[in-house]
Amino acid sequence: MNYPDIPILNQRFGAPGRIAFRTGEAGLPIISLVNAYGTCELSLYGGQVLSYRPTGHVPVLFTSKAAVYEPGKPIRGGIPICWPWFGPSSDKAQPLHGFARLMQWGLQATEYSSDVTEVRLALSDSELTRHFWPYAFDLTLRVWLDQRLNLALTTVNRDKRPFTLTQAFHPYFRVRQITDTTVRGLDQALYTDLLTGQTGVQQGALNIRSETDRVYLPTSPECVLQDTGIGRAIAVAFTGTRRLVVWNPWIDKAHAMPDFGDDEYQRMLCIEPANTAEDAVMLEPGARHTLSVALQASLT
Ligand code: TA6
Repeated sequence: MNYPDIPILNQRFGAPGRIAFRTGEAGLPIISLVNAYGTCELSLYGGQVLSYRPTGHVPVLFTSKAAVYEPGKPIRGGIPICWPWFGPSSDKAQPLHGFARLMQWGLQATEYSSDVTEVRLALSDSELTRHFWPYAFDLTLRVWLDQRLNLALTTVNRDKRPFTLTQAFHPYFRVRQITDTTVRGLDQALYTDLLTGQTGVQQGALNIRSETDRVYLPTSPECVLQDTGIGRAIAVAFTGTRRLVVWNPWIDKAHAMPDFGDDEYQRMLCIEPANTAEDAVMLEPGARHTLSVALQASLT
């Protein structure tokens, strides 16, 4: 894969001390956003936030030490973009969670002010994307850093036919120890356990003590990851969907994933605003939809 020229990107889109481009793992072009509130790095490959560190905090996101950075493979960690389908495709030959995280995204714009540093990436249909999904589209990812880390994924149907998409932000949150971690704000939320197919109602805070893969219907569009190990809370607020997936692979699945350390299940938890099949988005030609998520860390 031929990557854009880093010096040219810095010349055209960089801003000293605020926005910079560098060559990362395996030659991937990396964008860093900086301001008084923190730092964030994204990969143009996959349009994927790889790290986020608010000022005065330890990193908020987890990336596996065994992650691979190879074209055509997903990067295990940060905030993968699952689009235009979430989960496995009906066609088993298709990649899990769609193809957007396997594509080289284009740089649309960068901006900054005293309080905000922003980058906008774009992905449109191409011969390659049409190999996976036969529709014309424009996809824009807007990432801006202020007191929070904010992401907004906007899909525009550029086709002559309607299409239906499922999608998600799939953030891997870093935790000190999964057994010292709870998710608050899901109390009384209906959920479907994807491991058993059973449904239930969340009673109080969610503790993770085994493999967990649940789709929640929260009563409000936010939840809080409470990490008593670090002494921190991460508020997760979202729009554009009513569903939230919570996932931890636990021991067996961790052993089964080659790009994930056997014990790394102890140091991560995924909380994913998702348009799952129950909340799929049907777009008429010319219509658009935005899925957004905002992360805010606070010491506790
Ligand atoms: O997080 C929900 C989920 O669909 C899980 O069922 C598991 O398959 C996970 O995503 C895999 O995510 P990955 O980043 O490995 O593609």
